[in-house]
Amino acid sequence: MKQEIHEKSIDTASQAMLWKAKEEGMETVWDRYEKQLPQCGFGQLGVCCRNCNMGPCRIDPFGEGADKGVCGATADIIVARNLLRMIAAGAAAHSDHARDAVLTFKKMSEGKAGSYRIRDETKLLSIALEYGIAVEGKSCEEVAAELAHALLLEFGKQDGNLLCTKRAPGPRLKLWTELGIEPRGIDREIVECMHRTHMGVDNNATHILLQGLRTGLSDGWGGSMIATDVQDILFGTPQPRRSTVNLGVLSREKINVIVHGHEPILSEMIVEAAEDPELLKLAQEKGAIGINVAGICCTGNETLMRHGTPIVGTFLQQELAVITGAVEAMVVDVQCVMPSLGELTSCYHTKFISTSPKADFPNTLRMEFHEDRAYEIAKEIVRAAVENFPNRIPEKVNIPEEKQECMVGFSVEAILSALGGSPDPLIEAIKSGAVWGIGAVVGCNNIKVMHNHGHVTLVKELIKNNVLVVTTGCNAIACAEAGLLLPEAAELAGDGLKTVCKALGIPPVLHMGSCVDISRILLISSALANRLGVDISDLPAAAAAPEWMSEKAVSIGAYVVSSGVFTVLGTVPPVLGSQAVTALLTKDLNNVVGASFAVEPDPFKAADLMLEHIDEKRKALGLES
Ligand code: XCC
Ligand code: SF4
Repeated sequence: MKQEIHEKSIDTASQAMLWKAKEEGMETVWDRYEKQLPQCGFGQLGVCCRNCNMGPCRIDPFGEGADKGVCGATADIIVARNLLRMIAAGAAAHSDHARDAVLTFKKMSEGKAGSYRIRDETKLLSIALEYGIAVEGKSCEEVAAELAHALLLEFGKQDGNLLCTKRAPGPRLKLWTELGIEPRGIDREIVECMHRTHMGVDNNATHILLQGLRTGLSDGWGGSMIATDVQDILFGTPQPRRSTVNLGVLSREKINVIVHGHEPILSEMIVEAAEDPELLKLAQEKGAIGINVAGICCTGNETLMRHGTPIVGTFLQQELAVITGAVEAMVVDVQCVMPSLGELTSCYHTKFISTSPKADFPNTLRMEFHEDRAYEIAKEIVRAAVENFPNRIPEKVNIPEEKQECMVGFSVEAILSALGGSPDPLIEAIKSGAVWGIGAVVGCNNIKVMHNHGHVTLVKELIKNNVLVVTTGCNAIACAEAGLLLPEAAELAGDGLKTVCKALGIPPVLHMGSCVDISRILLISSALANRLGVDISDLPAAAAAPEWMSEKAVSIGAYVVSSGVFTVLGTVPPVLGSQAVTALLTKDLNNVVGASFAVEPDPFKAADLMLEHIDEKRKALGLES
């Protein structure tokens, strides 16, 4: 199955770079995908097990060969175990990121992370109170130290349940307790997943999946939410601002430093270092007119939300950025960084700089990041980029024109303030039907889907039908590239939503942040549910991940559904090898947590499923439908 370039991405800038790659003989993720085809059918169905060395075992999906692994594990057991391991890995990624944020916060409170300070005192104090910390008569640093301690306990808690889940609406929390899926320590849930999936431990698909829900919850209401909270305290809670996206944000005359990955701890410092007079002077000496920091993936979303730093692209554009020939440094931390960048950057002048003590890649320049010397290290990294500018090869540079304006920064705080301080105007708009419902559309790019097609088509369908969309992660970047994150995009919305957006001066698609910031979506949903006196599962709301690929997305799916939100997946998860697990996820979960998954690769049909669900919920609430 050979794809033409125009079939690979809906984005013309990306298409242009794919042409350039072809001319220059560069390999991209699209080429490597083609070489993988056909992909392994056992893997796609989830029926392959490597959990012990009597295997690998695989179940014959046609019922003609083996129907059990060597130990006797059935397809149901194997599929459920594999899924649980995906959830564990995803929750671990988010939560370990959160841990590092808390450890930086702790060091800051002890005066051992000099470059960091408290940027949102109000948030510090209100969260401290939630964790039962008395704040009166204490300095911010003292409160921060106590809060850091309380937050660290959430990871290593040995008895009792997480405190952070207490933010969920009463009925939801009660349901989790009754089901026995109220999460305990964050690390404990992840460890227990690994234990349960070891050979000969948990061998009941339903029982395994319940642990999946609990682990997901420890991510969404735990790790991810803690990451968002602490990052807001340290770097500021996002407020609406404007910026630009797509490959065209790279500069011809400036030094381009790309920050890629997920943790704002480093990128915040890089943004600052890029304004350092000493480095700006050096940049001029090297013949550049300035230093341009731009992002990819969620590190990009973090600096975009807080500083308006431009974004170069989504997950599938990381190689294309290098292919412009205009990137002096690709600076990466953790998650969603393709190891292919090593070989690719070595074909250009681009320095590939890996910074996390946890994550290295082929052919990188290691510049390990440590908080105690944060600013100095950030300066060294930017300096390496500046010094690399003269190595740019003019004949190899081709920066696409495409650059799209966007409005971002819709934290819960910002949304509430746009609404005049309370969720009531939004609730009135939902009641009147002007806003028909809320759609949360999130998640990655996946090479199996035409780049950004799933995201943009689905979101356009939703707003056309008056569904207000909240977005994070790569979906948000895709929407930005398509011009949907502008107040002017209200013209693409149905009449009701258009009127509401115009009255408030907001876009019909609200960028709420990075993937850990899906915690913000949980909180705004809780605020709406509480105000209406219902559970989250009663809201006229639905979620989708049209192009998801990462294990983090599986953990997100687990907590979004466990929180009561119907979720449509645009790429097929590896579960179809078990009818029982498939039925549990797509049907039976409704009777357990009041929500379930659907799988629908066609974005138009996915929108229809979400709209049908929203209609049903409106009817049940006695709203016009
Ligand atoms: Fe997915 Fe999370 Fe990565 Fe983008 S960056 S590819 S996880 S959407 Ni958060
Ligand atoms: Fe095979 Fe069972 Fe070992 Fe898995 S745990 S590899 S199914 S024997």
